[in-house]
Amino acid sequence: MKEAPSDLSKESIIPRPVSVISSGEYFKLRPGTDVYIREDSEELKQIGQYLVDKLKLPTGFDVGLKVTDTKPHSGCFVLTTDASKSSLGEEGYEIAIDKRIIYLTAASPTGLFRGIQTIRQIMPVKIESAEMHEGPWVIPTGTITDYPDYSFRGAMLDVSRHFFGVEDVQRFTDMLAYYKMNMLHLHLSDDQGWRIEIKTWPNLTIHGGSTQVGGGKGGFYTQEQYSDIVQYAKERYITVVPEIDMPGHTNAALASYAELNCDGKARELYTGTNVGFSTLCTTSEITYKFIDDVIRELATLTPGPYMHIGGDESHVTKEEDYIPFINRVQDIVAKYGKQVIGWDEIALATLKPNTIAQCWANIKNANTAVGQGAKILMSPASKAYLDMQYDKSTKLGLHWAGYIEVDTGYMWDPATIVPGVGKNNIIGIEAPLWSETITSMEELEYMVFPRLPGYAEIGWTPAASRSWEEYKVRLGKHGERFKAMGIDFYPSAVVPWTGL
Ligand code: TNX
Repeated sequence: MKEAPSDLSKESIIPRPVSVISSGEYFKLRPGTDVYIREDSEELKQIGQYLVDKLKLPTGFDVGLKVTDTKPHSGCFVLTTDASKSSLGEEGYEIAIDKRIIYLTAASPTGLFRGIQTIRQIMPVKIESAEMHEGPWVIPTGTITDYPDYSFRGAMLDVSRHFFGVEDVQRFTDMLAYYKMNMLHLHLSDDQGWRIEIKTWPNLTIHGGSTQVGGGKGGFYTQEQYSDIVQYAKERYITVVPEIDMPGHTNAALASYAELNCDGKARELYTGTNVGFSTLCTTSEITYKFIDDVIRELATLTPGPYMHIGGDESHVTKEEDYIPFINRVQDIVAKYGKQVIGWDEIALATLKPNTIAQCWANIKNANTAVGQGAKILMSPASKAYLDMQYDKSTKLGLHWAGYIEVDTGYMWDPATIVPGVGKNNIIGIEAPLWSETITSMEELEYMVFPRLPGYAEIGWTPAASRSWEEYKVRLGKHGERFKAMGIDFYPSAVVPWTGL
């Protein structure tokens, strides 16, 4: 065990920071440690308390939160927002560690929160334990300056094919936060289940939420539960992006309300895994009344700027119906003050200037979207899909887009995936987890880890500063951290795990 690490630049921080300079000594956390905040605001108190809570249990120290301008005593953390640090951007931060004190400074509270994740990662692994441990609690001294390359760095969870409850989603949110991701995309509706309560259309969840793939009991979030998820994410500076997939992937809605079908007949609930067989009736007015109600209620519950409208794999919607449908839905979303994201197929329609196309399969669609001035969210299935199997022996997952070993998932650059779609066309990256084969949190973790940290790094660290050979060593050291957090990860043979 390392008694006194003294080279900050050798710490395994993921995503890799912009700059780490070691000063060759070490800081030691002691029983009297406190977290100081310089401003008496609820937000700063919440961030300070988050750090206090992370430290308290594993160290057993009675860590306090102090709102004060006084000189900190030795062994403390000092958290400061400083508007003059605006060059760090909204999410950037600086950490200066000397033998006595750890100073965390950022232009905004978001940056402080991101910086706390770095502090967690340079603390001994046992800081992530749910039990109390003996010290020493030492950190090497030096300075870290850090900010992200892309502004949108996220993951998607499909809660429709298999339902995941509030606590599972919160645990997933904590995983994103640890790697400085800032977007949580929830795929809330699909053929197999409608998962968000809509008060004006109650049967969507009563009937449409009552099952899932394989015929299990499914489930849904009440509006209150959804708000709890949104709030939990917000406290971690993560924006929830809700998705209502349409006009395809709508069997659960079509089973709940007969009038949404062109033939006026309700469909049977569906518990298989086929795609592309369902469509809303795009030529009937009641469909748009339905969408207006759903988007209005969801927009009210969602403080973030985005509303994802799906739009993928609408194989049974005629193109001449699909295009006016997407155009009209974009207007509805705009009416409720939100910005549209849709899967790349929406590029067939006339995109609004601020609409974002999520590139998952069709390169031509990405070019068409960019040709209309739209921005691209990069989620190429063959690189970024968390439901793709690692290799032929993986029991969970699918492989229609190929196998994605941990190195394959890491070694790509969003700005060179689609010829003609460069960095200035791209807002960021997202790694989706589709859940046709994923039934529990253990299974989720096995597919998500250890790939998620790689996607977080692709979004945060410039391509020129990344290499698999260097990254795999840092990732190998995170295995112990996954273990301390109780994460069931895939112990890939391409990663040099240490301490397991
Ligand atoms: C394609 S990706 C889909 C999903 C499936 C996924 C399985 C996308 C926009 N549509 O409906 O769940 O493949 O990998």
